[in-house]
Amino acid sequence: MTSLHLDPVTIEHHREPLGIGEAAPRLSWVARTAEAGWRQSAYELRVTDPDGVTAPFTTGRVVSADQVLVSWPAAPLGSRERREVAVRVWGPEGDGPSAWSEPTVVEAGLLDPGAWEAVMVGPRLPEPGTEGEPAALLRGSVAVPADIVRARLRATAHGIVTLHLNGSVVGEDVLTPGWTTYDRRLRYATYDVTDLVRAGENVVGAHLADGWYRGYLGFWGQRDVYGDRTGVLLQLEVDHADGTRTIVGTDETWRWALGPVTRADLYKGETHDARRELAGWDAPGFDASAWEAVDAIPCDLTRLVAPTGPAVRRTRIVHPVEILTTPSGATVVDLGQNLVGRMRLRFPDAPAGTVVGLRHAEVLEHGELGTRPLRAATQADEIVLDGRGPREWEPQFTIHGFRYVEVTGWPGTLAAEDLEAVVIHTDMRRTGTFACSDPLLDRLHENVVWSTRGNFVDVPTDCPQRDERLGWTGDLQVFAPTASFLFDTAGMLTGWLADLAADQAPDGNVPPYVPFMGTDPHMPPLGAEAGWGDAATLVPWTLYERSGDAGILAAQWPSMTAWVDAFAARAGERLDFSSGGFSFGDWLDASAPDDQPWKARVPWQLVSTAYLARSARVVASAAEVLGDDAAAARYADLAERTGARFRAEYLTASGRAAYPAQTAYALAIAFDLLLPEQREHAGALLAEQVAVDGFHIGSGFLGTPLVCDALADTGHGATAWGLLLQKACPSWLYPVSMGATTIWERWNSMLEDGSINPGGMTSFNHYAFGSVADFLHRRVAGLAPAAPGYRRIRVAPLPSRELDWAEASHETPYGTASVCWDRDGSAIALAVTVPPSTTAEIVLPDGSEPIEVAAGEHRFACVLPVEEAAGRPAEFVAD
Ligand code: RAM
Repeated sequence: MTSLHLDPVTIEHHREPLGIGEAAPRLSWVARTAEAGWRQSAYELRVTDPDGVTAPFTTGRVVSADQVLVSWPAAPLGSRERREVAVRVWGPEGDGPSAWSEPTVVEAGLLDPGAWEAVMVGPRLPEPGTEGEPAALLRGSVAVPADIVRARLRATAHGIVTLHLNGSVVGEDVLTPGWTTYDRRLRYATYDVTDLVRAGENVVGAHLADGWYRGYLGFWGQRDVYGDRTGVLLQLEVDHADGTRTIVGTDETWRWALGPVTRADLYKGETHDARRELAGWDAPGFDASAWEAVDAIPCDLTRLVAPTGPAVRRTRIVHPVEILTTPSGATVVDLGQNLVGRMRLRFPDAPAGTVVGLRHAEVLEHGELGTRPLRAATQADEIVLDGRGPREWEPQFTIHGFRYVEVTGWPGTLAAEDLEAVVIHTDMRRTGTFACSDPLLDRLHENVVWSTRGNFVDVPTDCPQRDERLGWTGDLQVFAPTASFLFDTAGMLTGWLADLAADQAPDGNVPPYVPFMGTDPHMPPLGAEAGWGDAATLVPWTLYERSGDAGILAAQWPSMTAWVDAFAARAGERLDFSSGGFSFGDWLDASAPDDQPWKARVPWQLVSTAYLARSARVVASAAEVLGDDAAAARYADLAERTGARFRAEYLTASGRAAYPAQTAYALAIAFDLLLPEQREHAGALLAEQVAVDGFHIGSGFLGTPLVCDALADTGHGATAWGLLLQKACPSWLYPVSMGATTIWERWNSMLEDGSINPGGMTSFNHYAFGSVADFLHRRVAGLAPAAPGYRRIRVAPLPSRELDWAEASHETPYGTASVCWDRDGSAIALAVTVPPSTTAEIVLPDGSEPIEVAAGEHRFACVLPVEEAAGRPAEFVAD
């Protein structure tokens, strides 16, 4: 087994398994080998104590093919306990063992609230203003005895905090501790601070701002959503060579003062007055006698949870492409990319009191900064310089969605080297790629990737710029498959699903966004919302399919069933939602008036019936996975009855939709609501409908993600291509042809004449309509999971005459899978990489019988059938 390499064992869905919340974390490993047909036949796990206190443990040779999320084999971890984990494996003929993997160190956090000795403390801030409150500096001085072996700093906050220790910033996370359903789940972070701590006096500092806890949140001007007092809870834990441990945390000896950040708000921006900086405030030797005593802040420690996924971090730098002077004479920096993060500036020497201002926007309108779509989120930063020479500055408690930055008050002439954008999001591992020969489709895909980055900032949000930025459940529901291909989302979304469950109403209803912050007084009363509430069932199912983690289904089971029960209750006895009311329905249908996004081509009851059937079916499948036969039967029956109701209410016997619209057919086909004899006809009618619609989008948030699949699955791939390649509005490529670098909320967020859509709800960074990328991955390139965790892969590419090649790759739980097709005339060459321990079903586009293959590199060739070879359908007018 010399050609086999084992990656280090991974722990649950953690990128860095330090301070984890699982006492018995599950283990996964990837074997890398080019050996054809390789699959694991057995493994051995070794769990050792790096400190040598506990005896080593090994499973011995376990005859098993399992290598994804394998149960923790040793004694459960206690709080702060560390282990080293390694694995070795045997191949298909029992050959082996391989060499051991490099060990992974896993360390538990505080698994019991009683392990916290700190108390939360907070400043007494001045009365709130309107553009954000000052951030506070808090400091505590602690004595640490000598012979330090290791040190950990654990922290959380009511607000957001930057941590300091002995003059250094701790870790690389930003916006700590992120946003959770704070009143039930408050996340804490753990940092290795062994290199920063020292024997003797240590100073721990916390720079604390309002963040989601106390700042502006939501679209009706709310603030203080979780409370009006910010606070920080942190604990320094130092292990000594003699086995003793020093634990010191925030307590009433801490002191606080206002510092240089005179205003900090996620939506509104930040002001930094450099003249107010307090050099050395976070290190020993600073005189804090004039600082005020902190107050103890009530904090229920039973809410504390460890992270399940990566933290929010700075992930890349984007440099300006141009510095413009607008018609009105303003200086505007163009970054060439709509992104989420903030600017970092490098100032020359300038007189004290020089004020430099930044305003951020996603687009220019008639050459000037287009800030109207931001509504109340002013996204304005400011620094007041202190005259003490050149310096660098980046705000730390705010985040903006922008491509353009207007700069005022710059001392001298602004040059591109003076500033750069810092991109910020949840630091998920990138797992998926797609590329093809069509530059516009490529750019569409790149726009989807950027909208994922911009909207996965701890919470999966609808948009990152205006006064909203909420975890709208429907948006993620449709986008989760795409996001989970592009990035390893399982850790982050497991946490978000726990928030969803925590936020569920006692009757099982799911709020329209999570974390939920109450009902907007301006919105019509919402009942169980089709497509939005279904995030409770469909997101766990997507994560199960993509990551192979059945534990997510087990954890979400009460939430999933409660949602379907609540949804069925709204449907009523007849399962037809006849009690009425309002629902988002097929939101933002291309034909809906700008100010009435719910006015779709199909009634919301149709959408609701289809979604109820789909969710009930998924819950029945989840019950099967979890071995609950009674629940499986109950929900399968609900799915059947709801499907029958859908057919009775919304279809003719032949499969023609009562409301002829792309969404009606797409839901029926994609959710498998048709009788076998209706399916072919419905597929043909969908293709006809798309042609009638001029190969334009004719659907909204819920229908759009399904249309291409419904066409391809009923043999109308060429029509799907017609939709995909359409450039006139509404279409996926219209924004691209208008220069978009992210996915827009509306098909026409920017009108053809360069003016911004007049609707009060217009975002240029909204991933929902980007969910078509899942089709690009699964069908255009042809790389889809056929069994949970891609243990089996389905390769069914859909080549087109319009493209010369397409390729996709995905880092599956078993290793890298890839598909690449090349077209030469009508001849298609296909190259497929099937990861070790998996199999694949290859469905060639020539309609021949599927081919089964095992792990390894495979090549196939075929000739396109006549329909595809003919290229676009006759009616297709792309330009
Ligand atoms: C708006 C946004 C969001 C959507 C809700 C219903 O706030 O378009 O994406 O989910 O409406």
